[in-house]
Amino acid sequence: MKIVSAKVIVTCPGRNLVTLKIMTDQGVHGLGDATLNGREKAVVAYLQDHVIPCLIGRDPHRIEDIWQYLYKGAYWRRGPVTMTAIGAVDTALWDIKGKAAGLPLYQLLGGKSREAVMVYCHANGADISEAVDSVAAHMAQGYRAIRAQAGVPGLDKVYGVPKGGAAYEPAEKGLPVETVWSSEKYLDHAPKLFETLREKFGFGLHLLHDVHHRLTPIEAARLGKALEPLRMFWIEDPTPAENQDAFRLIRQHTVTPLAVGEVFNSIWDCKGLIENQLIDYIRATVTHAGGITHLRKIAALAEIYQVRTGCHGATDLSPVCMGAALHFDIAVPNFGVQEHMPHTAETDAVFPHAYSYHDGFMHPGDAVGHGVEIDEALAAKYPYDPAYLPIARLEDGTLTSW
Ligand code: CS2
Ligand code: MG
Repeated sequence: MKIVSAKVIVTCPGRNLVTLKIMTDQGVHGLGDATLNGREKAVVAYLQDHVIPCLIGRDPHRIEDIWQYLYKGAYWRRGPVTMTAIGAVDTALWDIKGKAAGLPLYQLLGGKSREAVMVYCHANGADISEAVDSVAAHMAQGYRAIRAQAGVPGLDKVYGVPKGGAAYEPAEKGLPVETVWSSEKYLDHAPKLFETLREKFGFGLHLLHDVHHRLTPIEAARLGKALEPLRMFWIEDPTPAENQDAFRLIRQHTVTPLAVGEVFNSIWDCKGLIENQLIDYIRATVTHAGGITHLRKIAALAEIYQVRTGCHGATDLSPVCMGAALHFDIAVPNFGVQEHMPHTAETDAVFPHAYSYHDGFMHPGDAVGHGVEIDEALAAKYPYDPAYLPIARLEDGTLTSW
């Protein structure tokens, strides 16, 4: 079998999504998600100008060799653009291999390690009362694990809370929106949200929270300590993770489980965190961390240290990512949880898929490959619409992590 062509499909059914489609001489094609929120066109160019020309004529079954070629052959290793491009190629090649074998992707990854994949959803509210109602609504949909985010008194916009009850989509049209952040106001408020949720719903529900890189290590330690009686499933991205040692300081002060890694793009971003058991869940996923091939290696390292997976699954990852991730999730031995932000109806129409949700769990389905396709004619009806993620400043104007 030979790769004969490949193309990059950019579509915007509510938000920009980038898909790589690889075609072979035997009529089998594969899809990979190449979406990098706010930097989509950089990945499009990297694929079109520097990757696709090198793929033509290659045997698509040689997944590992192509991965090594694109990683080591680039000379300039790692980084979100490079690894998202490699991730898209890798996912498409695993899709092709599954289709050629007549098997669902999970069967190529060792088969099922569980019957279904526990997922967590996003509940949010402009205030604690609204967030409580949102958690109740998601419990009614069967979710057993729920991420809760709420507005913070004194702050106009905070991460994870949409305006006017719309679905949360952080990227906004035009140049980056500037938001104001106060860790002091947040730290006074966040514990109250989870105290209220535990009082209302008890401890039979997994509660998660995304701090979204906002705190210093000692502030994160303070938050983790304050939340200990509330038995969180995890707090995510408590502090920026470029300095992996920062998590040592948090670990010294709290047993609240820590999750990190949605912005990681290689094993080198998390090797220290995992080997020193500074985290409990690794959030990397197929799109941004080099595809199935590399994510398996991250998960294998994590397994040795009893770190579990918790793949990123926001709506700025396409259904192609969700499909591939669910095949990975149902097979990987040290699975933890899968993020599930349902896509819009328009997005689901552009990306017909075999995966399904039922009563707090998802299943990849048994279609061959990863089970996600793209309706190119429909995709063409939604042209790219430039959008950026926000930036954040402290109240004194200092730029900080959004
Ligand atoms: C978030 C994401 O899902 C999450 O945990 O951190 O919403 C993140 O903000 C976006 O994926 C950024 O594009
Ligand atoms: Mg996050």
